[in-house]
Amino acid sequence: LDISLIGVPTDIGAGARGASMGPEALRVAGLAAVLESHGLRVTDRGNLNGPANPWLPPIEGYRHLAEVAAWNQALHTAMHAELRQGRLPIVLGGDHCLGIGSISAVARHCRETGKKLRVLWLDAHADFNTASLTPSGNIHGMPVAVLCGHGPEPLTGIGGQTPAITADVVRQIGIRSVDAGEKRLVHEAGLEVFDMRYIDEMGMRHTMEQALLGVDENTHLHVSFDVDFLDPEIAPGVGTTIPGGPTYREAQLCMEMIADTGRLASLDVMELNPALDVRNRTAELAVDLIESLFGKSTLMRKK
Ligand code: DIR
Ligand code: MN
Ligand code: MN
Ligand code: MN
Repeated sequence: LDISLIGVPTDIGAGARGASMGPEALRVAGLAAVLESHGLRVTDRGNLNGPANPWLPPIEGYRHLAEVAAWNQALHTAMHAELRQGRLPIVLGGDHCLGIGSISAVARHCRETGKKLRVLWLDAHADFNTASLTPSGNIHGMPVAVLCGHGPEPLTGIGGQTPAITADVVRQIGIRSVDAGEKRLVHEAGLEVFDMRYIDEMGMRHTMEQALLGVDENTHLHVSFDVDFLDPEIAPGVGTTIPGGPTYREAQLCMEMIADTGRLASLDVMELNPALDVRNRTAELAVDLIESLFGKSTLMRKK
């Protein structure tokens, strides 16, 4: 398996500065070496380039729309090129607005190859805001809505088909912070959400079984991992900590069950904010979980 790391050093869509340092923190935490220790071939493509963060207030409901579009267009192009070469791209974010460029590329690749797409969105937030619903104007709170066609043309048009995806390919896991208007749109769109209440009551095992239902040998499985998915007690290095997230063991099981499908074909690691971290421990935890996603297990297992 050939993996490509794509660094996207920007915090253009976030409400706090610092996610721009995420790619380097993941490298420092040893991501490439850990993957290579499992026999994976890893090529680090380095970092993409894009506009600086002007740190301006929202205009008509969006902060930094033009800059967000530029970064996502660049990521779309880079991601699609990797997929076309049959490689497994890992996006090192960067804030979660980059899910637009990443997943639009995956969706386009699936259309071109006849694959069925499944997106697992691991996050404390639904990221389903629009210009009229957002409390902040921060576009990292909007990528799922944009991908489903709710948003401004410079973003919904990335990848040449609007909407890039339909809501039925998405499964959201770990959700525990949704804004009032956003909640209505999530229901209207029919997004399948496994929130923390569901995980509390049913357990992570049952949750992942449900979220992975229908994944088969023709499925391209994309994981969009917002690091704020994790409980802030174990993962403080993110811009918007929300208490009550998955524990270390729950998160491990989540990753292991994804690995067991053998269908993981692309990955985003988003919202890691080294400026808010403690001695890089959140980056190290992210690397540990990514290791499980690629098949680390406690015991030897027959494949
Ligand atoms: C909030 C926070 N729902 C917003 N969103 C996110 O501003 O839209 N924080 N995604 O990470
Ligand atoms: Mn997010
Ligand atoms: Mn989040
Ligand atoms: Mn609960």
